[in-house]
Amino acid sequence: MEEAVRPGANRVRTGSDRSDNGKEAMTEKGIILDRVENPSDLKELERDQLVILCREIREFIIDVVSQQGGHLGASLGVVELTVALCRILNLPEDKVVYDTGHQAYVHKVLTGRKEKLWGIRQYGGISGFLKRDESEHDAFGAGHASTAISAALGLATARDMAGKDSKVVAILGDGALTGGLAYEALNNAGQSGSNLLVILNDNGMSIAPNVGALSQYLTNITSNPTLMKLREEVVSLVKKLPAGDAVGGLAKRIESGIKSAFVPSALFEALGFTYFGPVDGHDLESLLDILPRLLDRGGPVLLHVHTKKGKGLTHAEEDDEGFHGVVPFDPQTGKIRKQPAGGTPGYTKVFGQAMLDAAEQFPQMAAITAAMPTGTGLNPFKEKYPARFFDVGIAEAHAVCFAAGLACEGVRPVVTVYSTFLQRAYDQVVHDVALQKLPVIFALDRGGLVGADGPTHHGVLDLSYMCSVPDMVVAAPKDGNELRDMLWTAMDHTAGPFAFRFPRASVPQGWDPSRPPQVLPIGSWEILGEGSDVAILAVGAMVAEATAAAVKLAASGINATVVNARFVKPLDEAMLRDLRSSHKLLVTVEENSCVGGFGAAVAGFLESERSTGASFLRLALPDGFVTHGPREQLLDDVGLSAEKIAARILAESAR
Ligand SMILES: Cc1ncc(C[n+]2csc(CCOP(=O)(O)OP(=O)(O)O)c2C)c(N)n1
Repeated sequence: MEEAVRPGANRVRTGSDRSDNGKEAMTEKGIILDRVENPSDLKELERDQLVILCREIREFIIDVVSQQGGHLGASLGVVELTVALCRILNLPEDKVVYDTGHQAYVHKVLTGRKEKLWGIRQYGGISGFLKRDESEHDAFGAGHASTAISAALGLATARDMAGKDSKVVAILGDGALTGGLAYEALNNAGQSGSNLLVILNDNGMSIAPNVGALSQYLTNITSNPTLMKLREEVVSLVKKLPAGDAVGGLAKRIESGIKSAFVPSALFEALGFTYFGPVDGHDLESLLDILPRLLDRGGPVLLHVHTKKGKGLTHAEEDDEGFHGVVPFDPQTGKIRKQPAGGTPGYTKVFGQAMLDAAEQFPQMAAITAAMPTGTGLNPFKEKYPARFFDVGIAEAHAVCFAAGLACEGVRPVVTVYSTFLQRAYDQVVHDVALQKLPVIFALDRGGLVGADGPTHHGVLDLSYMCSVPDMVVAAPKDGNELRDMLWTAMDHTAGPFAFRFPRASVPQGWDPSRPPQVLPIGSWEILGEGSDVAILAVGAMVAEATAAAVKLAASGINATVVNARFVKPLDEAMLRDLRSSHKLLVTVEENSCVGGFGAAVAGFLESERSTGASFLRLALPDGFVTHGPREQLLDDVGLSAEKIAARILAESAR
């Protein structure tokens, strides 16, 4: 391993360099970085200055992320690659499509957003991912994995249709290559013959260590000493070729002469790509020599680069999973700066513990994750029940269909996935699970607004898309105790699929891990406080907000009944009828789109009953994308904080 930057030894900025509004003072040591505003500035630099620039970018990103938090390891791994591409290509006419976008901090720094990096992921600041409306250099928006090759092929094809000859490059990680979409794109791109460079950034890691046969295949390519020696020789030969010879005789002869020896590249070659690599993705000199030749080669080309996630920060190199995404930390020690105040645990942790306990009681239970064992709280399960734990890679659609197969044979799979990522498996939920009435359980973490990750990651459509699936039970617990109840209830329900969602938040007070879990009657709601004027029907995390809103309403002379509408499908129709006839106003509150979720279901019910009783108010998220920022701030913005809920009910009551 090369020497890592000693954090703080050559600092570019410190927190005290910045004024209160986040705008920092002039840099002290970012000599080269200060001269770079746009990619074209890199063309003015000497090669040795580019090497210094790489170091300064690392220092800057470490400085920013150690103070603000964010995704770190992946960006540190692509510094040389990004610098080389910005230097060689003519951006933004040429296009670089980064997969997922969490590794694009370097790209942001080099494309006019250096100062704005201090506000990354913060309310009003730039996004932590890629957005076309943030910069003309963001060729394609991202946040979810495995889209880069498809998008790049679209850009390349549009270029061909317009008769242009610009370059298009896609960069994706070995983790993203576990997603089926990437293969569909490779298959299509290989056949199209379009000029397209795909760079496979292989660091052996997804968020957790990468999984699957293809990951093993890539490792074999890299760890075979004979092949590596041969490749090193080829790389150095290619570097010595005159630039114009990239498609000419000597290069072609070298390439075809050794092709048969490059057995591991057969997969990509068979898909119609010219494979080149693996090369050291931190060797800037080599990248600067090789990339122009590959870009000029014509047709679909795949460059396999080998990089180290977290490169340049010792702690991040040693703990690449821990430093994938971080909260503010001390770069000297690698320790997080502020320990979270001792409160209740997060829903994810409570869920992980519930899975452990349930596994003991239900031997048929299995857990499935799509590359998120830590993020979904399943690591303790994985440790204790390795034979019942399946990490299928970034492959949500496969995860669901695989679960359906398991369920056919009596296994009780729990597909544990972030709400936003299940969006790509909708057809599997419908066609493979629900249509066959298979008792697959969907545990949807990050249901609702997730905060700093923003619109690509908000889980705000799940109630809508899950409620639209026939025979699906859709639920949301109000707290940690009920989360356990939901898992037991789901295990008890064998007639068909069952989904429950929970937020990215701490569980409310009252969490009692020793309380025995209960099986809840499907479709039953719970009255938490009885009033007579308004009935507030709240789902999941909104129950706490509704309860607080009821207190505020009481101060204004309005008595509210608060209902824990823990089942969104089926509805508690009997209770709904009672509430309608005993209250003047019914209010639904959900952290989900106003289109097709809980409020829509209640409205549909009232309409079907030709209700002439209480008037009705639906509080939900707008039919639009919500920005990034602290969850509490966003909830207030969209009118779902306790204050705003109370105010909106007051206004409605006054009408
Ligand atoms: C569809 C989808 N599922 C899960 C994720 C969560 N996720 C973000 S980055 C990542 C790992 C990506 O690994 P890789 O592509 O190898 O990039 P690296 O971070 O190693 O550079 C995962 C699983 C996601 N963004 N999109």
